[in-house]
Amino acid sequence: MSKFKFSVGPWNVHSGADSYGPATREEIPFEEKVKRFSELGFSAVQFHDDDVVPNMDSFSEEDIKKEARKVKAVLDNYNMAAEFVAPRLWMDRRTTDGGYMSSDHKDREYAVWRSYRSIDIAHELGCNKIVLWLARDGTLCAESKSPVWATKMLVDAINQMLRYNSKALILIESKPNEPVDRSICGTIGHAMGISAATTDPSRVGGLVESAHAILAGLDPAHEMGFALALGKLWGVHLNDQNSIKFDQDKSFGVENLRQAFNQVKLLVENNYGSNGEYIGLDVKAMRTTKTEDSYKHLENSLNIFKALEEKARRFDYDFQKKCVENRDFESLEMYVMKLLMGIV
Ligand code: GLO
Ligand code: MG
Repeated sequence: MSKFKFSVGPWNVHSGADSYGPATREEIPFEEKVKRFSELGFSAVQFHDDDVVPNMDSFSEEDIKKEARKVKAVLDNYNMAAEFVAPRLWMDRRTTDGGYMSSDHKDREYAVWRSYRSIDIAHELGCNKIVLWLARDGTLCAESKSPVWATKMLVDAINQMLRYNSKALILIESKPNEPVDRSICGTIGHAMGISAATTDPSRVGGLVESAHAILAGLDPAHEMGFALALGKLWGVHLNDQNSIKFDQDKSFGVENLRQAFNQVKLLVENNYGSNGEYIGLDVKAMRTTKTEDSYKHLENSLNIFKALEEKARRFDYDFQKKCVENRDFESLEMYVMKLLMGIV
C-alpha cells in the first residue's frame, strides 16, 4: 500500500492533438474523467482556472464563483479534492507576449486579473494552492525585454496575489523553456530566489516537474531536494523525458528508472506528503494511443511509482552506510542496479 496521495490534471487525458496534427482520440467529458480518476486511486484533481470555468472571460466575477461551486459539487460526488488552481496565462490573445511580464501593461493587468480569479476559484474548490507555470513569461527574442525588468514584474505580480488573499499559497512551477525560448524561472533555485524577494516568502514555494528539471540539464531528485531542504516543495509533477528536447511528459520512470527511483526515494525519505502534499502526475498519452486506452499512461505511471516506492522502503541503508564508510561507491551503485533489476 502506498503511503502517498495522488493527483492528476484533466489535461492529462487529452485527445492527442499536437502542433503538427489534429486529435487522434475522442474528447472525454470532464465528469467522466473525474469518475475514472477516482476509480484509478487518485484523490485530488489539479486544475487550470478555465478547466473549472470554461470561457471565464464571459462571466462576471461573482458568476465565476458560482460556476466553480458546480465543479466543487462534482468533486464532492466522487470524494475528490482539488489540489491547486493554475491561471492559464498562455491561450488568450492578451497573453501572446507573456502574462506578468508582457510588454503591454494592459496585458499584464489582465494576467493579474486572471490570477485573482484563480484564487477565487481555488477558494470555492476548498484549496489554497495556486500554481504558476509561467508558460510565456520569458523571451522569444532575447532583446525584446530585460531579464531584470521581467524578474521584477514577476515579483510584483506575486506580491499583488499575496495581498489579494491572505491564505493563498503560490507555487512556482519552474521550466527553462518551451513555449518561450528563454524563461525567467528556469529552475527551482530561481523559484526560491523569487520567493525570497516577495513580501511574504512563507507563502511562496515551488513545484518541481521531473521533465522540466531534465530540460534544464538537472537531476529531478536534486531539484526536489533543494526545495525540500528549504521547506518549500509543495507540489511535484512526476513524469519522464528523453533528454533535452521538446517537453515530452512521458509516463513516470519509462526513460530513466534509476532517476525515477531516486525521486521516489527522496520523497519517501523526507516524508513528503506529511503536510497534505500530493504526488502529482503530469503525463501525456502517446499520440498513437487509442481512445479506449486513454488512461493507460496514468495507470502505468502509478504502478511504476508504487513499485519504486516499495523498493525505496526496503532500501538497505546499513549496506549503503558501509559502502559510504569504505568509499566503495562501485558496490553501492551495483546494489541499486540489482534492486532495480529485481535481483535483490
Ligand atoms: C507544462 C506544464 C503544465 C503545467 C500545468 C499546471 O509544461 O507542466 O502541464 O503543469 O499547466 O500548471
Ligand atoms: Mg507540469
